[in-house]
Formats: sequence, structure tokens, C-alpha cells
Amino acid sequence: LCVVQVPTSPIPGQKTGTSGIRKRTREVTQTPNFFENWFQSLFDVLVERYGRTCLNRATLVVGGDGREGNQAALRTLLRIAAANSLQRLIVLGPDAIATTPAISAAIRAAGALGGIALTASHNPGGVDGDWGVKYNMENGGPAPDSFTSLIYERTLTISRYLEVEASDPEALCGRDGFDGVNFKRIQTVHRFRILPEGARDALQSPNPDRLPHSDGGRTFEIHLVDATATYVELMEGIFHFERLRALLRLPNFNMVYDAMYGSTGPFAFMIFGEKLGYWEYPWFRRGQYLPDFGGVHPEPNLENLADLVAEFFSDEDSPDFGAASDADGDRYLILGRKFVVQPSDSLAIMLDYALRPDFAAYCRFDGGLIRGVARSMPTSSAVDVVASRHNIRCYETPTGWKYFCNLLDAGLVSLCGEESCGAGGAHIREKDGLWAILFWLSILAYHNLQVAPGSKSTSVEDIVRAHWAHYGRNYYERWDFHGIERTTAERWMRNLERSVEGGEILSLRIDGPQLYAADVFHYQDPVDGSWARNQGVRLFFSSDRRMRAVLRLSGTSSADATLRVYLEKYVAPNDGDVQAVGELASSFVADIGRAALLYCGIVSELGRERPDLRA
Ligand code: VG1
Ligand code: CO
Repeated sequence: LCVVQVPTSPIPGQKTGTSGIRKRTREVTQTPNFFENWFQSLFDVLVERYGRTCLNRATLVVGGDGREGNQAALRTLLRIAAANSLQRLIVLGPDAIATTPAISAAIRAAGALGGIALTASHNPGGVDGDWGVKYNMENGGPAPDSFTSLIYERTLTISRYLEVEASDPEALCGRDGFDGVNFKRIQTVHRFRILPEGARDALQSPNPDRLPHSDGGRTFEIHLVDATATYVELMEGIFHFERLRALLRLPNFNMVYDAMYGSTGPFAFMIFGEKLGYWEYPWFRRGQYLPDFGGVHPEPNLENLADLVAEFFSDEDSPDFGAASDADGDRYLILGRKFVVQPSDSLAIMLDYALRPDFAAYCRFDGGLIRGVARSMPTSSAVDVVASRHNIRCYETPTGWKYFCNLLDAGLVSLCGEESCGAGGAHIREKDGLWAILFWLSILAYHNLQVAPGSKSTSVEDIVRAHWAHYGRNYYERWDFHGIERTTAERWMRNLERSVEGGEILSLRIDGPQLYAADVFHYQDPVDGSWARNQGVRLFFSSDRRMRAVLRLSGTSSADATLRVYLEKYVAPNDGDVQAVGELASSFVADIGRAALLYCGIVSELGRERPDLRA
């Protein structure tokens, strides 16, 4: 294969948000050089950072959630990577299907320089959906802002990209020479000889002796690797699979897993089916990965999982345990019989169990030690309550997993989580849906494997209620407002920040809960000292800050802006209200929500009276 240089020009807006670039699939596939420009910019930044000789010996990993656009992106990546001096590309698969946590695990296991995740995660897929890509560093974690902004700057000045072409297209099967690579066949390695720029012209000249580099060029390798193996092995090292097997064998225990047609299908099949031997119940839903996720929005919330939720809330004998993941497998949702676990509560409960010495026999935690915990700022402070009770440090970071990675690398925390159905430990550097689900199964095993005959088993609901009774409850709800015109939303947010930092918002008089304090959240990373500014506005409706609203603009929407308003009210166990869990969280936080809409001008300036989604 010969390296060739192709002129191109910058494409505006190739900017990384909360978690990679997310764009409309149509925009991506209809913009010439969209993939080429971004991959080339990535490689330019890699060369600048590590040097070309390092890249010559380096491995990158690639995988994705199988969405529309990924196959074309993968083909482009092969041509660009080969031309940009990379030595080895590990394509996880088959078909480059791998969950985001599995990509993180593979980067770490292979000692790779980094990895590329072809995913827009929980965003819808297909030609009318979204496409996305993100880069992860050698620790397996999403690249920090300092790195992604270099890529973005590069996309704004790019004038050429490098790719390879077959020196003799007819003889070498296809224009780019990669037609012989069958992505279904894992455990194969393909090697290519890469000739430098100019070699192609020289080869086609009447006198091929004039080949500029007679050293034979360098080698580029494509390794097709089983995505499930490394990941499943990692899980077996953390959880006690024998005990989980025993739990799933209990006569009255039924579970359902919904993969939402995303990339977790093969992983769940291997873990629950092959490893844990669970075939009893029609447990596996939407397990086949599809490029458009069957037209389903692959975000595991009550709206998108309506059928599954209905099954759990029916009066028939509903299953005992339900779980689902998003398209790229980093999110999870836990259901119990007539019960849904709120993700912020789930994080607090996980910490509580991780701290129990006898739970170590079910789930091994970072050398048996819980060093600290971290949550994203909008996540409820339920986990703070557990942490402070046990004298554990709790860090509060901006939204997005990348902000946890320095804390994990420095050994400051062992458990992290977000209100958006994300949780994870120090085993990788991404949130991990199946890990969280295995964690919950371990909690159930911890309670139910040694139940005396005739006595009642412990359900998901029992576990959550016991937690509330002990620590109190953080009533919580997120309101999302979709489809706000982007410049309007951004202007409104800047004004709100100004009014909060200038203190004007405190002088507004509005019926309902009164505002005690407000601030704009700026975060300084305790490890490298870097700042992430303007990460959301916080309104506190009580002096102890336990009644609050947080407002921020989503960084994962592909076109228009989404406003997220997070509402929280803490009720201590001795307040009596805690036992009134039949009450929906929404009724407890509705007054804060209404007040936030009025204080922040969501009604008057954005013209929105009620949210499009409550989560
Ligand atoms: C959302 C969530 C955030 C999560 C991010 C990526 O971001 O709020 O907690 O880390 O998605 O998750 P935003 O900026 O839209 O609020 V995923 O599963 O889409 O990688
Ligand atoms: Co995701």
C-alpha cells in the first residue's frame, strides 16, 4: 500500500462534548471528508504528543456500538491509521462490536496507546439518528478536555489528510487494499506493507527502479480480536460467579435483561447464559445488535423501556430482577418487582455494600479497600450521606466520566457514579453497565443465598427501602427540556450565570420555596490542577443545601440544545416521610421544580412551562 496525500478543508463543529462528538448521522455521511478530517486531526495530535517513532511502535484499539455509519468510519480509520505510521490496530469484534467498557478494558489489557469508540452512546441510531466518536487515552479513560481541544483546533486548520491506496488496485483487491479483511473472523491478523509517499508514482513510472525508498517500507497490522473475552475475564475476577450462579438457580428467582438492540447483547449472552448458566426464563430481550437499534431510543429510562417496566408492574407474577443497558453498554437500569431503582440511590447503596467487610466475598473491590467515592455534581447527595457516615471522602465533579479518571488513576476513589444511570469502579476508566448489574445481583446473592427455609427472601425493593430507613432519602427527579434553539439556549445560560454570580437572582421574589443561595459550579481537578468552568448553576432552597435545583445544558445533543434541570430534596430517616415511599419523587420535588422554572426565566425567556421528559 502506498501513502498518498489528499487536500481537504476544515469542517466546522467537530467539537467534543460531554462524551465525544455527536452529530446527526445524515450530516456525517453527507459531509465529504467528515471522518477523514477528524481521524487525521487525531493522528496529527498523536504525532505531536508522542512523536512519529512512538506511533511506529504503537497499538490503538477500535470498537463501537454497531450503529449506522460505523462501518464506513472503520474503513476510513484503517486507511488513515495505516498512512499515519501506526503499527497496529486492534479491531474488537466480530464486526467491530464492543461496548464502551469493553473498549476501555481492551486498551488497558493490550497496553495500547489509546482507543477509538465509534458510538453516540444513548443517542438514537440509524440514518435519522445520531453518529458519534470518541478517543480514550492509554489509561482506558475518555480523553481530557486539554486533549480533545487540541483535536478540535486541528480540525479548524486541517488542509490535507494522509491515506493509503493499493499500489496496484486490480492485483491487490480493491482501491484501499483492505477488501480482504473479513471483520467477522476474529483471531486473525492481517499484515500490510506500507510504502512512503511518492512510492506510488514511482511504481507506476516506466522505470520502477527509481522507487524512492528501497527499504521495503514499514508494516501495518490489523488484529481482529474477540471483544468479550478480556471483558468477561475481568468480571470473573471481580465477582464471585459461583455465588451468582447459585442465586440464578434459586427456584423462585427470575431475571430479565434487555440489551435494547445495542452492543451488550453478545456480552450479556456470554455472562448470564454461558458463564452463569441462566437459560431458565425468557430472560434475554432485544439481544441482537442492530444498526438502528430497531428504531428504539437506546437509553434505559422508563419511557424507552415502557414494555419491560409494564411487565414488572403487572399484577401477574412479574420477574424479580430486571436490568437494561444503553447502546454502548456503559449505562444500566435496575428494576425489581413493581419497583425501579433511582440511579443516584443505586450509587449510595453500592457504596454501603462495598463498605461491608462480608460483602468482599461477593465482589472484590480494588484490593478490598474503598479509598473514596465520586459523583457528578447533579447526581443526588445520597452517596454523600453514606460517605460521611463512614468517614469516606466524596468528590463532586462535573458531568461526564472523563472527570473521574484522574481521581481513579491517583487512587483517590474506588467507586464513581452519575445520576444518568452510570456507575463504575477502578477496574476500567468508563462507567460500566454490566458491572453495575452484576454488582446488584451480588447484593441479592449476599442476602438470599443463606435464607432459612420458609423465611422471606430479600427483594430489590427491600434493599432500597432498608437503605432509606437507615440513611434517609434524597427525593430526586431530572426534568429535560428538548429542542431549544442552540444560540437562544446558550445566551439564556450566560445570562443566568451572570445573574447568579452577580447575586441579582437572590433578590427576585417568587411564590413558593425561597432561594437561600446560588452559585455557578467551577471545578478544579485535585490531581492536575486543571479547571473546568461553568459546569452548571446551582440553586439552594434551604440553608443546609439539601434542597436544591441544578441547571445545565446537555453536552451530548447532536443538533438543538437540551436543558436539564435536576431537583433534589433530602428527608432524614427520623422525618417520618421517608417511609411514605409509595409517594412518587415527583410530588416531593415539584415545588422546587416550579420555583426553578420561575427564578431562571425558563417560562418567561424560553417559553417552556413543563419538561419533555422526567427521569
Ligand atoms: C449525559 C449525562 C452524563 C453522561 C453523558 C454520557 O451528558 O448527563 O451524565 O456522562 O451523557 O453518557 P449530558 O451532557 O447530555 O448531560 V453516554 O452513556 O451517552 O456516554
Ligand atoms: Co452510553
